[in-house]
Amino acid sequence: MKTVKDFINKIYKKINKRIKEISVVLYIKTNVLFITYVLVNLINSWLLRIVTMGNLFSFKAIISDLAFILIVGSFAYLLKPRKQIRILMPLTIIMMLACLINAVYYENYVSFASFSLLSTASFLGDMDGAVVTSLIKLKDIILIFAPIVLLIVHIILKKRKYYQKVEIIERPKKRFLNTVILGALAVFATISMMQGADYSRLKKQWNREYLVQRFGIYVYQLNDAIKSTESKFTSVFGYDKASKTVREFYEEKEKTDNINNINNEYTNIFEGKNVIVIHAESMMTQDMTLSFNNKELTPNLNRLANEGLFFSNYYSQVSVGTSSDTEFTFNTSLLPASIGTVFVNYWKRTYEAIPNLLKQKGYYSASMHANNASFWNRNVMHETLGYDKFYAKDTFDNSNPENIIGLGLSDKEFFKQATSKIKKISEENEKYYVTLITLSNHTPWDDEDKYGSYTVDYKYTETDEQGNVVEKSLPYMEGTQLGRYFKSVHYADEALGEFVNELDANGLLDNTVLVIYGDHDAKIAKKEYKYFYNYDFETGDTYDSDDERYVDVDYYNYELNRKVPFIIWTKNSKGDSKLNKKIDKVMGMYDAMPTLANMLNFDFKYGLGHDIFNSNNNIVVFPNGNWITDKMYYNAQKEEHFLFKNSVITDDEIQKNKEYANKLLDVSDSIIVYDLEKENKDEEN
Ligand code: GP9
Ligand code: MN
Repeated sequence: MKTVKDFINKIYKKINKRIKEISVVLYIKTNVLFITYVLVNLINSWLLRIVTMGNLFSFKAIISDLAFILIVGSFAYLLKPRKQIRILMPLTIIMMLACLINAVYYENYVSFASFSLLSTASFLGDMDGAVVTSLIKLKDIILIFAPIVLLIVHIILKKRKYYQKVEIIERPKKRFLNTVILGALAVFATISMMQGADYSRLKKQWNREYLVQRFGIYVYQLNDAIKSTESKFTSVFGYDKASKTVREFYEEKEKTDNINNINNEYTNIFEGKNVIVIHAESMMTQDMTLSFNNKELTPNLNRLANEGLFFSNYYSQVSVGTSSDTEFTFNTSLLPASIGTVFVNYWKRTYEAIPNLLKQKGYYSASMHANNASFWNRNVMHETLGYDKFYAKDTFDNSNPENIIGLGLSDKEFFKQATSKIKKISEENEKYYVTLITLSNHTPWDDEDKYGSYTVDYKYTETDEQGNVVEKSLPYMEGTQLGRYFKSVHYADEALGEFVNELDANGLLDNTVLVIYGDHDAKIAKKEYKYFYNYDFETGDTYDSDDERYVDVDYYNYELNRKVPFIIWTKNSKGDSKLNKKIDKVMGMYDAMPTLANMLNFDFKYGLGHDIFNSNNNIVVFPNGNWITDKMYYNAQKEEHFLFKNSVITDDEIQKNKEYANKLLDVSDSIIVYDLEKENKDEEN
């Protein structure tokens, strides 16, 4: 009997000891530093989701964050308690930096950062320091609290001789193992909550916002690091699969689109003509609809649009490569790379690009841009695209500081100097294709004193008590970021107007087609638009959100407003039934090349877009997987859509579009990564 009693007693004591050991209170008491480490990093990731996407709560992201934080932090238990800070602090700083960099990055690119962009760091060096610092907002500064709190807690614990006390009870290996097990459980929970699409999204990594929302910033960044390193080796693996995907896609496309046998009223209409393309930095279609104090914001663009072909529903399809992505998509009709940028990471490739294709038709081609030649790796990539010469900053006279706006030579001076270069080209070549990349309208638009006298305030008159008419004004957009952008836009438009006149005066418009596109939207925050649309001209305040006049700027209004102008104009367009027209069909940057191919009569095989005059049900696929048709906008990040007024669409149609969008992204990336256009060229030769 006694032995049984002893035995039970023994068991009881053992259990009791174990309970005490795993008791939450004891655990917390003896793991203050580690728990602080977990909490501050969890909170930081959560804060990041709030300041970027406004995503308040995501259980799944918290679990993924926890998995990451626990597993990497567990190694601290291999050190003595007072030395654990040596691991936990660097980890916290790294995680804080990941949050901070992404917060700043999101502000500028409405996307999350990628390791593959590290190789583009050289171009960041060219950016005005002000551009970067002006992007760090007060709200982002909160994110640096994590290492600070950890340090404070560590100092307090040290003062209270906490570490000596814990060292007696600490069983490092056990704690290490327990933490790893807990981390593994969180990994298991993450995996078990994953749906089919999540796997492919992690693999493709283009739906960045979704990934951060779903897996948190740490897992996103880890996955990105793996994918970015992988991209350096992928050319070796997966070639056959990529090649098959592309081959099958084009076999099908050739049947349905018949791209090189199009015959419509625009076929060969511009054959043999010179082409001058103007890449208008940050110019948006909305700008063309605005007036301040009865003065149009963009009178010159408006005139050209009214006289030529104006595509009013044209979208840029940029990813993190912004300007360079547009140059790529415009010239090749492919989409930007899903990881990194084509200009920086995939320049050593063969692409069917307009300059390359026109060369075969006897054209001379040149690009001009008054920034450093290496910015966006243009010096190298422009050659790949087929430009015979790139006139960069060093070929322009930048000596007069009066002529510098923002990142470099002002558009007015750039155009002036470019005109004489074009004149020379026209004398030496039978026909030419010239691209001019403007610069003045680049963020941060703070050279206000150089933009001219255009104001974005609200002027009005009032009759005073004596019956005199008094001129008054409210600041309206003056002093706001959007207002500064508008002033810069007006300047850029004025420069464009002067350029067209100069070209004409030099006889350079007589046999020339002018093509103008906005390279991407200005990426100005929603709150600026909310102020703009809700200004009360009676009081100078803004309407409250419950006011019936209040205009909300939600995700969809914002996305739909990112349209950029696309204009094809000749001196004789005005009044011509074919060339003086507004086309409202939805269209993307990747439709430019096929549309111009039909007009200029050059053949191409690759390319994802369509000749807009031969395309019904056109669809614009964005690099993040979103897409738009004439009927709806699909948000792949949230898997929701917005149906346009009076549109009807079946689930089947939506599903088909979704698959098509994924296909295009896949085909484009396969071509880019595996250099598949080269294969085709080699076969031809
Ligand atoms: C830089 C200019 C701007 O040379 O083209 O590039 P972005 O920042 O718009 O990509
Ligand atoms: Mn740009």
